[in-house]
Amino acid sequence: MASTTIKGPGEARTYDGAPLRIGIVHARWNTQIISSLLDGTLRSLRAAGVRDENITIQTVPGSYELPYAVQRMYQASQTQHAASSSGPLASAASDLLGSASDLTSLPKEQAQQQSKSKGSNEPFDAIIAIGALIKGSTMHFEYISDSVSHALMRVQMETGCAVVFGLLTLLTEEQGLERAGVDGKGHNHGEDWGAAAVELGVKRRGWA
Ligand code: DLZ
Repeated sequence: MASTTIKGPGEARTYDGAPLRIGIVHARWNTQIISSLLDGTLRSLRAAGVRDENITIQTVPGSYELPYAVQRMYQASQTQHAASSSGPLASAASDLLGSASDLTSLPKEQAQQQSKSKGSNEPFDAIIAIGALIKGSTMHFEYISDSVSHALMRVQMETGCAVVFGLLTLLTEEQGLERAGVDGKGHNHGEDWGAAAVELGVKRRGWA
């Protein structure tokens, strides 16, 4: 049956994510939506060959904290890389980069394995910022949506790390559940974000 919409990311060739190091920072507000988006993101990263030990997941309270966390995570990965694997700077950076997500669907043993095993210590090729802002009755939503969107763009332009925009700006909870593919309704946008991170990560290496 013909598609009823022309919207969507279009066909892309597949990219090999095996060499890449990818960061994910997600807000904890609106957990049900975030959890599903995170699952979708991880699914597509793994499908592209990104190794679990090269995926670092950090959480922040809400979407407002995303730009700062992305910037600090990237800088910590640069510090870790510069100091290679020894010295106090590297271990401070590793502390910031080593924790597994509260929401990640990684089984416990795999999460422990991930934090113990030695992944890449290259700076991140891409960082995916995930949040879900839901409009309320005040101007809060407008201010945060606007400032976070601009700040994420600024972080990417200033650091040179590809930042994937995983911020849903929602008028209703239902919109969020649908865009996160909860209960099989709607498309899980996290899958697109994982694919975008791999494509940008691979291209960034080519452009370096
Ligand atoms: C305070 C707040 C509100 C009301 N709504 C959301 C939301 O829908 N999504 C989200 O990610 N975060 C929300 N927050 C939290 C703010 O983003 C932020 O964490 C706090 O204002 C502390 O800086």
